[in-house]
Amino acid sequence: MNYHQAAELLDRAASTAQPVAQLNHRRSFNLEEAYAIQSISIGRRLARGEQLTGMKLGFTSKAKMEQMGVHDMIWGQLTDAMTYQPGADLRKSQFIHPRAEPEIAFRLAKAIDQPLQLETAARYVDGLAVALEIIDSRYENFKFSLEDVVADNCSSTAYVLGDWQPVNSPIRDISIELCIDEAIVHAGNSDAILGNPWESLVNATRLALDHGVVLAAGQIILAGAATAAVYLEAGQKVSAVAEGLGEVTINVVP
Ligand code: OOG
Ligand code: MG
Repeated sequence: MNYHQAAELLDRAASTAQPVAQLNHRRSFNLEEAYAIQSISIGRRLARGEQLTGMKLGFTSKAKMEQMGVHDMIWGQLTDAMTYQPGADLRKSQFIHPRAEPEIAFRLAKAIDQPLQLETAARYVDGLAVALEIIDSRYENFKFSLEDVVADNCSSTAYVLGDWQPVNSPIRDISIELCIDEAIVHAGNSDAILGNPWESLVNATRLALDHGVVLAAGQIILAGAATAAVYLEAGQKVSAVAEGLGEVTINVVP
């Protein structure tokens, strides 16, 4: 199977909501090849008219790495087709086995033209928000190797952003919670994200520059979950809550 066939397989799995066997069960491939497959599958989305809206990092916290059994930071790309409005319905039948996780989002004030430094990264940002990311691995049983999940655009499928808050809002050492029907099911601390969630932005911009991914003003970066993710069931009201940033909710429907 070549890169194009792999990208097509994953793309079709997403659009038909039918899982596929892990790619690395068919043949072994390395991380560079995995990003090549990811890039082709993003290209297929863009060819259908989707627009890039930003980038996400994954496995930036121990909680996520342990849950999924992988140990390296990964990145994927986001498009407008993945955007949901706060309070919207998320139709579970359009996904394979969707899971939700609470995140922090950065909105870029300007295009990224150089690697950011931790001390001055905030100059490139004009808003911070709580976010709910919905991930949906295209692989059977939500099981994958690091290369598999990278090829699958890091399980990206949907995200919802809370209201934008000022850039000087504290996001270090704040609590981040995932709630289902108002009950907290996972709670974490923002510093679980690479020791400081701003590190996530710094890393995302470095990775984008290294790989020729253009990050434009207005685009968003998802920092990666501080807690494990939970499977969604129809009928649930799912919220992400971040101390000082507010909360954002979606409703899962059949
Ligand atoms: C991969 C995506 C990881 C995060 O925030 O760590 C991720 C997965 O868990 O399926 O989005
Ligand atoms: Mg995530």
